[in-house]
Amino acid sequence: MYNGKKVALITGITGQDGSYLAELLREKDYFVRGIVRRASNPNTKRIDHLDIYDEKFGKTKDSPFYLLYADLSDGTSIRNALEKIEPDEIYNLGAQSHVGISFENPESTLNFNALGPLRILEAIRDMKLPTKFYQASSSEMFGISAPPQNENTPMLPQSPYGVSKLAAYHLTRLYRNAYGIFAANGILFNHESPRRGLNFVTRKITTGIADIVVGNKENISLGNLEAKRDWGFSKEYVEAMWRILQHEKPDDFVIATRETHDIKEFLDESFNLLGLNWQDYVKVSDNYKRPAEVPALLGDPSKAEKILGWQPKTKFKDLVSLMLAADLKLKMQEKGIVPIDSKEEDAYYLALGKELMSKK
Ligand code: NAP
Ligand code: G4F
Repeated sequence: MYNGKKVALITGITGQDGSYLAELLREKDYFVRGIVRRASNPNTKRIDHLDIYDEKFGKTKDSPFYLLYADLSDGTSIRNALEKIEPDEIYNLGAQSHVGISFENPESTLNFNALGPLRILEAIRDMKLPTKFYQASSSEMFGISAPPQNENTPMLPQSPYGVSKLAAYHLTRLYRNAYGIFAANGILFNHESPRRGLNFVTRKITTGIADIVVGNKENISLGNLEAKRDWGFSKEYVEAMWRILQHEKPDDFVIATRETHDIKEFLDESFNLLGLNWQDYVKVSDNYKRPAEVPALLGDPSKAEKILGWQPKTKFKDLVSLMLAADLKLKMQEKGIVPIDSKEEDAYYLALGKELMSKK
């Protein structure tokens, strides 16, 4: 605590979840600090609206929000950050989060995703910090276990990413049990938003459709269309992360919607919104298929509902619609089809997209 304010440290603050979590914690009047790693160009696009460079306070204890350079693969930078920030809560969201790419970069994936949280937990233990620790665990850990999956389902990961997350999950439990650290896992099923990275399947589809509508391209190439996922809305899932650290004791929770759909259903739903058949626009390419696949994820969030009072509000259909509308708006703004400051309801961009496609 500093001057009566809780202080939170977010790793992965430049990512999808990190940006929504930073917004949520600032709304709750936390003092927020974020770790960013060096990039050849600044990549703070998702959080630039949050006033990250506070000229008045700089990177001091009095600043409501600031970023500092550190890297999950650099233990010294992590310790320095913890020493400076003295956080009440750490949200470890930083990771190489792309499952497909983890097959191409397995060592760095394990380094960031498994050794990264170990470095934080070791620093908390060694420096005797009273901080609470949240680990961004993943439904990818369930791998080939049959759905529905809950906290007691066996974990049989199918990718270097899944293995890295399972190691971090167990390290979090171990440091809780062995050293009494408040360390908790949120086992989150897939969650998406207009801020989702462009190379995850949902965003690849919605941004791909928007590109087709404005004439940037003619089709979308995808890999395996049979896999099923339980897709929720990132903005609501970061609320669950916060609730997990506010619970009286550290514990592990599944966060999901209880609905599963395969990639073809996502294609059906999104193309149908514009009166189109996805079969006319989607190509299947081996380039996007993985050496091993997680066939079906369907989460059972009963424990989180009962203990944390958390429930998902946005389900599949609404999620597809809000993501497609956001990408249509973005591409239409880029192309000058709507004004750059256009602020219409989602239905407007969907209707305009449908109209543009009907004229082709
Ligand atoms: P994301 O958009 O890919 O963001 C990942 C973040 O981690 C980015 O800010 C990235 O920084 C940062 N990062 C990567 N390597 C790092 C390193 N070596 N040191 C410091 N920071 C590093 O991922 P997300 O969707 O927000 O997911 C957040 C977390 O939840 C991840 O740990 C992910 O594995 C986990 N998770 C996600 C889902 C999901 O469906 N979204 C489900 C379960 C679990 P750059 O911007 O510099 O790349
Ligand atoms: O969107 P995806 O890349 O997400 P995936 O692999 O389920 O991983 C996401 O969710 C995990 C939680 O379960 C997170 F831990 C992880 O960080 C990440 O956020 O792929 C979803 C499905 C897969 O079966 C994939 O094979 O879509 C299939 N797919 C088909 N074509 C594709 C593509 N995936 C991608 N990324 N790109 C394609 O072209």
